[in-house]
Amino acid sequence: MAINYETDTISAVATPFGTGAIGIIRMSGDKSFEICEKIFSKKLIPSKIMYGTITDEGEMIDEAVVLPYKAPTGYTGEDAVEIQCHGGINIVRKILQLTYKYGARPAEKGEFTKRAFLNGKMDLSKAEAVADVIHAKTTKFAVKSASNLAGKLSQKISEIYQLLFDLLSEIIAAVDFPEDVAEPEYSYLEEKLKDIIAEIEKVSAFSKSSDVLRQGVKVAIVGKPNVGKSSLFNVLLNFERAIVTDTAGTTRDAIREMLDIDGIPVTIIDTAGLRDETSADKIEIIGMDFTKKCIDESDAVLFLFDSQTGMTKEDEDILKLTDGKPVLKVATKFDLSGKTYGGSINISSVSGENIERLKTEIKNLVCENLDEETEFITNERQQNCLNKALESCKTALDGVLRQELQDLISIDVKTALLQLGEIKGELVTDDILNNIFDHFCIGK
Ligand SMILES: Nc1nc2c(ncn2[C@@H]2O[C@H](COP(=O)(O)OP(=O)(O)OP(=O)(O)O)[C@@H](O)[C@H]2O)c(=O)[nH]1
Ligand SMILES: [Mg+2]
Repeated sequence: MAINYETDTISAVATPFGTGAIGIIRMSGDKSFEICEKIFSKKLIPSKIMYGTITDEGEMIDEAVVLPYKAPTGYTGEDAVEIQCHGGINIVRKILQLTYKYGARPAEKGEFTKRAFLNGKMDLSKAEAVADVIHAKTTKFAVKSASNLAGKLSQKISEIYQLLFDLLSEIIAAVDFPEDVAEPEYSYLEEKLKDIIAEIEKVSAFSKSSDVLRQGVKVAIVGKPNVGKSSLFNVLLNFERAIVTDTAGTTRDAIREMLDIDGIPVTIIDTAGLRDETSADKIEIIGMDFTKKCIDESDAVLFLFDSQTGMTKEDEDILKLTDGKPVLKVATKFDLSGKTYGGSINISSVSGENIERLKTEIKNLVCENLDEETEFITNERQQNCLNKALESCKTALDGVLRQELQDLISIDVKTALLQLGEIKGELVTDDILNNIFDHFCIGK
C-alpha cells in the first residue's frame, strides 16, 4: 500500500513500551473513528470520554477508555482517537495491531506533531519544543523547553519580526510610491537597524547556554592508579557504579555516567589510572590509551593526586597530558593525610569532605558563560536562522551607512525577515520539516 503522508490515518503507542498502569494508543486521520468503532463496543461521540470494551471478532481484548476528537479540536487538528487500556505490553501491542488491521498505518517519528504543525495547531518553534521536552535530560532543560512550548521563543521572534516588517514596509512604500511617501531618513534607518541587531544578538547570546543544557558536557577523571578516581566517581553518582580496590590498575575500561549538576547534564568519565607503560600489563596499556582519548573528547578534566604523597614527578607528567583543557586539581584522601594543598580542592571520598564544593567548581568550570537568566533555549536550526538574519541586518546597516539606494537596502532587510520567518516555520521546505520531525519519538 502506498504511503500518503498527508491523508493516511496513523496510529502509534503514545506511552513508553513496558508495563505501566495504563497504555495509550493514539490514532489520527479521517478514518480514526471508523477504525476505532470496529474494535470498541460503543459508537463514538466527539469530545466525550467513553468507557467500553475492545474486542476483535468476538474475542475480548481489554476494557478501555476512549477519547474521540473531531477536527479541529485535538492535538493534531484532525479527527483523532486516544484509546487508554491496561498498560501490559501485550495488550497495548494487540490493540495497536488491531488499528493496523482495520486501516491505520504505523506513525512515523514525530508525525503527530508534524500534522499539528501542518494543520496550524502550533508553530514550528513550539513543535520543536515538544521534542525537547520529551528528550530533556534534566529538569532545568525540561522547564526551559516547556517555556518555549508556551510560546516564549516564538513570541520574542515575532516581536523582532514585526520591527523588521514595519521597517521594510516603510522603505518599500517610499520606493514604490515616491510621490506620496517620503523616503525614511538614513539616520532613522540606522537607529532602527541597530536596535533590531541588538535584539537578535540578545536571543543568539542564549545559544551557548542552550547547547550546554541540551547536550551537556563531558568531564573526565584522570590520575595515577589508586589515587581514588573510581571512589570519587561513585561518590559523585551516589551509588557504587565502579569497582574500587586497593590494587593499582583496578579500572581498565572508561566508564561513563550522567550526573545532573544544577540542571546541567554532566557526563562523568572514570578512567584507567595512568602510569609508566613498562610496569603495566597489556590490558592496562589499552586502558591508558583509552584514557588519553577520553581527555581529548572531554570538555574539562578532574586531575587527581594523592594528598598523602603530594604531587610526584609521575603526577606532573600526567597533568601535562591535560594541557589545553580546563582542569580542576583535586587532592584526594584528605581523611588519611589531613594535608591541604593550595590551588587544589582537598577532598575525601570516604568522609565526603568538599564533595559538594567540587560539584559547584565543576559547574563553574564548564559553564563559565552559562547565563542563569536564559529565558529560552534555541536549537542549531534556530541559531542558524538567527545568525543569517543577523548577517543580513548588518549588511543592510552597512548599506545605510554608505547611503546606498533604499531599494537595494530593502533586499537585505527582506532576507533577514525571511530568515526570522523560518524560525517559526512560515517559510519552510520539506527538507527542513522532515529533519525536524525525525527527531521525535513515534507517538508524538
Ligand atoms: N581513606 C580513603 N581511602 C580512599 C579514598 N579514596 C579512595 N580510597 C581508597 O584508595 C584505594 C584506590 O581507590 P580507587 O577509587 O579504586 O582508585 P582509582 O584511582 O580508581 O584506581 P585505578 O582504577 O586502579 O586507577 C581504595 O582502597 C579506596 O578505598 C579516600 O578519600 N579516603
Ligand atoms: Mg579506578
